[in-house]
Amino acid sequence: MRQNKNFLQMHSIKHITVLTGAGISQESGIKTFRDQNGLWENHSIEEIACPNAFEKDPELVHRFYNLRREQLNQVEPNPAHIALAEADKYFKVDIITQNVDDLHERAGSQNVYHMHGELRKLRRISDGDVIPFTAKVEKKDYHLMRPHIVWFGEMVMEMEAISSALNQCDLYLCIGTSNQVYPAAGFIQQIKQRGIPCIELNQEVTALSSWYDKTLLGKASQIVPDFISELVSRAAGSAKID
Ligand code: BV8
Repeated sequence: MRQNKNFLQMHSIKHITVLTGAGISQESGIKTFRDQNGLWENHSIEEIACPNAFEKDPELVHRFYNLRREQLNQVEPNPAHIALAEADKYFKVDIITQNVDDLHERAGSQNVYHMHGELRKLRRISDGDVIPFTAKVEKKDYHLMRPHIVWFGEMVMEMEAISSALNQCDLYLCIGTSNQVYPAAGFIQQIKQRGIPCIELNQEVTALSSWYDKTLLGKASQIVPDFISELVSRAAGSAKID
């Protein structure tokens, strides 16, 4: 971690924008997409998380999301989510998440933008109305409601707030994503043009690691709290930066 202190000391950090993916929720017990070959009942995620799949077999797609919604009641935020929520006390923190779980909110983070939607919301197909929803969608509603989720080929959400979070931050963190899904993976290209520090925190190197100033390798529940506490002690001016 030593070299991080030197690396970050040239920058005064007031506003952090964080991109998170399934890896930040993995230690809470939520499966990632591409670690265990990203299959569900022998379907690839791309096969299920798309409008055609819903049109063809709404029951299969509702079953997939019913299961994941139910799982939310058995999981808790882990130290990585909690550390990011703590950081709210010292910095402006914008969290852009690809995840559809609610663990960032339950950890206490204030500014969370779900660019791929939210498990705990449903959308009425007739008028697009979005309603909070935590139960199982019943058969009678399979054709009336859809998960409030962005499927492949659909426009992502919250892009206005996301663009300002990317344009105004002075540190960009990317945590727990394989950087394979766009436009999220491509945010780094926009950030690099601004010349601010960008750090990837992940258990393995990813397709875009070469774009980052630094990749910190490890489990999110360890490396994220360590990194945030280092930033906080620097901000509090108590870190002895050698
Ligand atoms: C759009 C909702 C246009 C579903 C999801 C060809 C090239 C480039 C792009 C494309 C292309 N063909 C099509 C596209 C576009 C497409 C895309 O990017 N496809 C990819 C697969 C090639 N993108 C889209 O379709 C997007 N929309 O482009 O719209 C448009 C424009 C105008 C008008 C109309 C349309 C929509 C994409 C959203 C799809 N929906 N999710 C659901 O969740 O049920 S994507 C899905 O993948 C999830 O959201 C997930 O979050 C996301 C990314 O996955 P990751 O989060 O990165 O998870 P993954 O398992 O891959 O990786 C986890 C990482 O964590 C790993 O690196 C692992 O090592 C690490 N890890 C694991 N455990 C830990 C850990 N690290 C630390 N600690 C640990 N404990």
